[in-house]
Amino acid sequence: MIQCKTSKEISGMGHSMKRKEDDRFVHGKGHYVDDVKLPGTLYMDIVRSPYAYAKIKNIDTTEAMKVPGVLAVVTGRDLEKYNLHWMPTLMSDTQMVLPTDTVMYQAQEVAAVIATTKYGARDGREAVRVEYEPMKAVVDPYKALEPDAPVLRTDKEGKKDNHIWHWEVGQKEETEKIFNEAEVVVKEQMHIPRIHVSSIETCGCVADYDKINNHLTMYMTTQAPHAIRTVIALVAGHVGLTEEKIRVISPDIGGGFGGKVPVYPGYVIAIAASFLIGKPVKWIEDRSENLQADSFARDYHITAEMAGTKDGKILATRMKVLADHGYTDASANPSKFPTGMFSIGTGSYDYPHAFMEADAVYTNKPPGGVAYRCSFRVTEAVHAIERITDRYALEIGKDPAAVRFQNFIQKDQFPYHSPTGWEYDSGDYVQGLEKAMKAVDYDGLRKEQAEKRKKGELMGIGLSTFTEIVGAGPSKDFDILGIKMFDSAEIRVHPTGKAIARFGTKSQGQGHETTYAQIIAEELGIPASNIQVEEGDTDTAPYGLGTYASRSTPTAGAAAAIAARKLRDKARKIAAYLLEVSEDDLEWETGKFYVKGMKDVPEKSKTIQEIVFAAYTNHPQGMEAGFEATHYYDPPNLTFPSGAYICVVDIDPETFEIKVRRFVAIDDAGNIINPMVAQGQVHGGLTQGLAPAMYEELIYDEDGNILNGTFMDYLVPTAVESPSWETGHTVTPSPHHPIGAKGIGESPTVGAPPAIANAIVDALKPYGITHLDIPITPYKIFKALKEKGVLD
Ligand code: MCN
Ligand code: CUN
Repeated sequence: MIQCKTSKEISGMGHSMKRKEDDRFVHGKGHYVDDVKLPGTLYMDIVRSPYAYAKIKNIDTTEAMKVPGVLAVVTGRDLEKYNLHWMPTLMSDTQMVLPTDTVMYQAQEVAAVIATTKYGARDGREAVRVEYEPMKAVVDPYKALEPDAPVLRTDKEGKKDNHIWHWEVGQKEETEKIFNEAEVVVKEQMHIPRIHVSSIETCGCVADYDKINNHLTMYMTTQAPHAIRTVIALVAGHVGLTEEKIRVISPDIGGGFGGKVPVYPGYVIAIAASFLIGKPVKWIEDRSENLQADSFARDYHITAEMAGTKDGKILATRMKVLADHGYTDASANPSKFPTGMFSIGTGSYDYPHAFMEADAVYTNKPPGGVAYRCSFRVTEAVHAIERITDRYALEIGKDPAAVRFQNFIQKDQFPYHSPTGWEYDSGDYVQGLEKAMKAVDYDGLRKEQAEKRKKGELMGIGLSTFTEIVGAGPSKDFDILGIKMFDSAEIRVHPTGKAIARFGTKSQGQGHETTYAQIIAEELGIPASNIQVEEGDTDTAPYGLGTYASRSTPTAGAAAAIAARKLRDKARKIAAYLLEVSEDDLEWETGKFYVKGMKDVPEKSKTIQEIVFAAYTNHPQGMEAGFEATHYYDPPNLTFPSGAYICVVDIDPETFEIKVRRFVAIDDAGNIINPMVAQGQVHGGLTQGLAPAMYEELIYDEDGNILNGTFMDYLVPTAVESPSWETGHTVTPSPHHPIGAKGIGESPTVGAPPAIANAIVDALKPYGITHLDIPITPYKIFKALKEKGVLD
């Protein structure tokens, strides 16, 4: 049970207060970017490449310009005149806005049509004639590294191969020594598939350039409005669009999941078009464009190895990654971490040595790499460690739960220093797994499984006991394009004691309007319902790096608490003045200061509302009037949420259809702000973990054609495919976070896939199958059994 310190009326931390924003959403009053309707708006549609790799011989716009309503067709050559045809990526690589001579992936932007109506723009798009000279695409990342592979990035002077970067961490020699001498070594080759966030709302913007005032208002679906404003200023500063002349407004967002962090070429083209024409330009992607061209997630090829003793003690792990980044490295990672937080990959287990390395490679695919509830690639790391731990348990013939208990970092070992350089803040992994095992009756299930196996029935039990790492981050190590990854909160309390609070983050459905208000309510005793939360307008909100990598609670949530505490300090001074006592004679109880020992004497206390009123009407002379505070929070460390997940599957012995019978998720995100919101995050996140485990993968043929570029073929699970998720939690507060909270937004998507994969592989254990790559489909099981000679 979560203990609440505040009353229901105040609804501070721990209350399952209903989400304030939902009134708006369920009444159809959400305001999304496509709802922005400005007088004189023009519409933009984008011509896209049918080839994955081709020279552009000619772009003929004659017919397109004849389409009623079409005003302009913008090409790379047009943008080149303003030096706007290339832009920087968040990983300091470069990306075409529009190509001048070569296209690098199927569905890449080739030209943009601007028209007075949406349909005119679409018809104009169809009428643009582009002459291509197709070239042999490089699709397989391993082949891309072969010496005779064509060099894709010929725009980079002196580039002689498709290699982007090499990265490594850990103890290479010591690890190698352990592997050479270990009793048991296991190894699996894994692919974590390329997937797509497929948020309900696609990406889009309305670029509104006002020529008279030289001012751009950019309405857009972005998770990071301030960072985007800075990037726009860096790209377009030379044409006079400097940062103070740019206002980014991110209205309601219909799901982001990481896909709305990058800067897409469409945004820049819309800005350029509005800048040149002087009218608002609206661009809204359609579903296929979103799926085919926007930032992808994952696509890591991992060789994972584990060394240990015969009786179950893990001694070391080794991981080698090949990262397929598409034609440019446009993933949204902190600058110093090209593989994001992948180096968390020793997981929840205590052993002294590990070595991890990764190489990134260019191919003729869309760019991207960090999206889809990944916590900066913890998804990949957790999949590898949880799969290889099960593989090791299988090898030594021990129950995977027993191996986990044997190797867990114990709760008294925190703060724990991992061999890859992280300091885990807190956790109680034993308690989490015990709770999950109890919830499913683990021993009972194993007995049932043994019985079923005798009858040839396929039942599997899979575990995942993962550690997450979220809350980027300490500014000494974390920046994006040089901007430090702090985050911010500004609280302004009006004379009548009602407040507005603004943040540098941006909710996409996570419920910030409610949960940030609850944090402030907890600290100040002002009812959460009287605290209006605003995000997403760079003209009004304090600078912040945005919402991704489950960082809002660890950073901006902390900023909210500290800003509120600054206000409480001021409130104490005012209360002392009003009550004519010294500050030291006062005590705080949610919502009021009272003179020590006189809690129940009404005239010896002042409520927060009375104090705030005095701040405007009767403040001590010499004190600053008003009641507002701002805090920019630079976290001392990241937070390390964890989870113990258990999945039970039954597989049909004839069709190999996989049924998730039960799925229990015990999460630990420290102190919880709103249990209902947190549980909602877990439910949604688990379905998004089920997705890559069993359904989703973007598939390309050898010419780089996407084979499932529509929802007819790309399978997004719905409530129908989802089992009834069973959730619960343990609580180990983060010792360094002002309210002891850790992030939770991505944990379920990080933890679920290996639990499901482990369950399926466990079901197939009697047939000698040791690993299957996700998504695990009935066909994959059929093929694997066939290869083992089990089926004729
Ligand atoms: N929360 C809580 N108690 C905690 C931790 C979190 O009550 N101890 C609440 C928070 O107050 C917040 C929500 O849970 O309302 C998520 O908080 P947090 O874990 O801090 O994550 P962020 O707010 O930073 O959200 C980002 C995370 C990411 S990175 C992806 S991807 C994702 C996710 O959130 N995208 C989402 N969940 C999503 N949910 C929706 N509906 N839509 C998305 O696009
Ligand atoms: Cu990796 S997806 Mo979320 O961090 O926006």
